[in-house]
Amino acid sequence: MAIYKNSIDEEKTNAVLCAVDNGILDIDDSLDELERLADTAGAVCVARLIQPREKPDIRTYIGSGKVKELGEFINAREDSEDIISLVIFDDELSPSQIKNLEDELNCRVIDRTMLILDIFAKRATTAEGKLQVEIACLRYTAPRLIGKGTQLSRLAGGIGTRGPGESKLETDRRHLKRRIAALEEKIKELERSRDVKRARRIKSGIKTVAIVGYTNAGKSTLMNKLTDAGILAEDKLFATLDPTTRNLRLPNGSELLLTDTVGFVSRLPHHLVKAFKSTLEEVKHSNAIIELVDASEKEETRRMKIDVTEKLLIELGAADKSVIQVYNKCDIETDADFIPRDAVRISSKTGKGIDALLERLVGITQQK
Ligand SMILES: Nc1nc2c(ncn2[C@@H]2O[C@H](COP(=O)(O)OP(=O)(O)OP(=O)(O)O)[C@@H](O)[C@H]2O)c(=O)[nH]1
Ligand SMILES: [Mg+2]
Repeated sequence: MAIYKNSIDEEKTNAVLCAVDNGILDIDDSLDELERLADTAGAVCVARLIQPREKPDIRTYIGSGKVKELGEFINAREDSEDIISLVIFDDELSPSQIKNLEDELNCRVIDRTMLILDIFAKRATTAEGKLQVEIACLRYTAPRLIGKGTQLSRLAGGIGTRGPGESKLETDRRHLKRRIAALEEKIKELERSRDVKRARRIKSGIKTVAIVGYTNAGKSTLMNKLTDAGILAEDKLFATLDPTTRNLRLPNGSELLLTDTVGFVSRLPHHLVKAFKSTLEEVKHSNAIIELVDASEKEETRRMKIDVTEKLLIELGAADKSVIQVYNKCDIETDADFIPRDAVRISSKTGKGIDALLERLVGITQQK
């Protein structure tokens, strides 16, 4: 077990990160990202546990020996100030794996998907965003909490919610189904009003461009730079959940509509992609896409993030759009040799390269 941090942050939950290394993923990179996600959710990572295994253990994911080791590590800190109250797994766990691990570790256990859903639950601000996250939580997190004494109605309340007892199991299940159906109905209504708005926009002939890319690439910063949209941009994952659309006047006097969207992440939970399909429809219906890449990262990381973004675009049915690839953060770019020739290089922070981007956008407005 690698203990690499000892800081005590009273407002935060101390957590251990766990992963199985089957040699396919770069496990350190993956855990770095998990740590950033945990930080965004309000947890401090105290240690990492990596178990080399070809396949995860069906019962406990990491195997009984490792569970014992982890349990001892957690117990040893029980009376100290930096008590560990959360274990986060870098994968999706089954409800029974979570139950077995919690029983043996005597500590709350969540998986990567629950962590991402938790961040989304805390960050959603619009009615639609909240509905979408709640549906995804009900579908994914709820079955993992049922029977663990957790109150479902408080599901969206963060990484540390506790509630009434086990006897509610069946009523909870029925309640779940009804709740999901009701939420889906509400989402449909919102979709209809979105469709009406979109139809109006198409009729007006004004072109739309969506900014997409991996979380933290700088999409909102670029949007703000171009349109003074005043969107929250910060060095956290998933700063933006709800799409914002603004009018952008180009140097030649023409106009287009620019949409800032939720960021992508590797292994984005399927339930979230499904839940967010309707807001991501904006991407599908746009005339062009600005695919934003963080140029300050090493080529290998950039490549991985571009792959994730492009795969999600295919999943969203937006693979056939014209794409302007834009490398952002060029004020601190690394591995410049690998940046494709036809990509636009900008810094949303300093404004460098923005004129060239505007020229490319003028080209979009002139397309048939
Ligand atoms: N140095 C530098 N930092 C930048 C630049 N653009 C954005 N950032 C920083 O990158 C971080 C993420 O920016 P956001 O605009 O929130 O990124 P985003 O893509 O909207 O992220 P999500 O909404 O989480 O998907 C912030 O700390 C920004 O200040 C840039 O051109 N240069
Ligand atoms: Mg953003």
